[in-house]
Amino acid sequence: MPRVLAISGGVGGAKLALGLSRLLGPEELTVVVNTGDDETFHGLHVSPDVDTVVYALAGLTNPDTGWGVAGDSFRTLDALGRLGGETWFRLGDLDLGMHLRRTELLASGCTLTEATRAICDALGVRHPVVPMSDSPVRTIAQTERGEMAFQEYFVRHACEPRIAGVRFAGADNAAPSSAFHDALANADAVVFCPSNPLVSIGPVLAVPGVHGAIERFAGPRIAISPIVGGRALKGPAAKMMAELGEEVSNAGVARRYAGLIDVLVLDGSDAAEAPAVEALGIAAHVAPTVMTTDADKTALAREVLVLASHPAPRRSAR
Ligand code: FO1
Repeated sequence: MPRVLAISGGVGGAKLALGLSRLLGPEELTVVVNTGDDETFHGLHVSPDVDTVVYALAGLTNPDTGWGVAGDSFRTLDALGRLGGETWFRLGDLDLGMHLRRTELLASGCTLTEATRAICDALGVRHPVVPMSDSPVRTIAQTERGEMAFQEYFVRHACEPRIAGVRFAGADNAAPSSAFHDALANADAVVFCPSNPLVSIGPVLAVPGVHGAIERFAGPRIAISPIVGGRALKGPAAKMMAELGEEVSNAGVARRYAGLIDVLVLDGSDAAEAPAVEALGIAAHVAPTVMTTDADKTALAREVLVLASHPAPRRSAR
């Protein structure tokens, strides 16, 4: 099997990561995760996308939300609210254990990579889940109401303010985590999970050296489109693309990944968009991309692995 480097954001990416983990061994799959969404809440370091992937691989995900822990409760947050604390970011009682442990490990001198590894070991997650960087990078939404940290935009304001752009504070001074660096050097294929290209994959690509390394990557580079039928499968990707004046379509996604991918996987319902993608010099592969069940996740992972094993020829735009 090819050694795969999967780049993931939260919920959508975690679904494909789970599918890939069912077909690849821990030496064959590294999941590199966006940390631009990280935030400090109540003094705790919360790393939502890392946790979403970890919980998925540990079989703990809340099936209703795709993030957080199945069966969680919010008694601590309720108590915090009664004491005048902020409760708009819903940290569950069980989930709080994760943030307490991570914060404790970081305070003891661990890097985010080491803290994540310790947590994965404790939860029996054998596939490496790797933060994109051990340096802080924070996604900032530049909105009509001013700049706001990503979770404030995403959760507190429910993505309502119009955005004019996003920036990744700290990215210029960050470096890829060494596990990310090694995985890039050793992988046979790079897979962009069906995550938001702007705010989930964007921060990963903003880490110095990553964009260039993927541009030069010799093996197959595959992205799964998060846009189906002109809408995002989850989250604000479509709204953000539209507000930034980008085409909300598979071709729009392909344009975002220009120079970085050889193949874009689009859903069967969007097969008619394949020629527009191919006109950009990117091969279009049509397959079911909507992952509802675990069988859907494994089936999409299987499609991806076929592509990862048979390099697409490099093409140039027509
Ligand atoms: N998403 C929400 O929409 N509302 C929440 O209150 C919320 C809390 C939360 C707590 C822990 C965690 O790991 C994720 C959480 N998320 C919540 C999801 C998170 O905001 C997003 O999934 C990502 O940051 C975007 O990928």
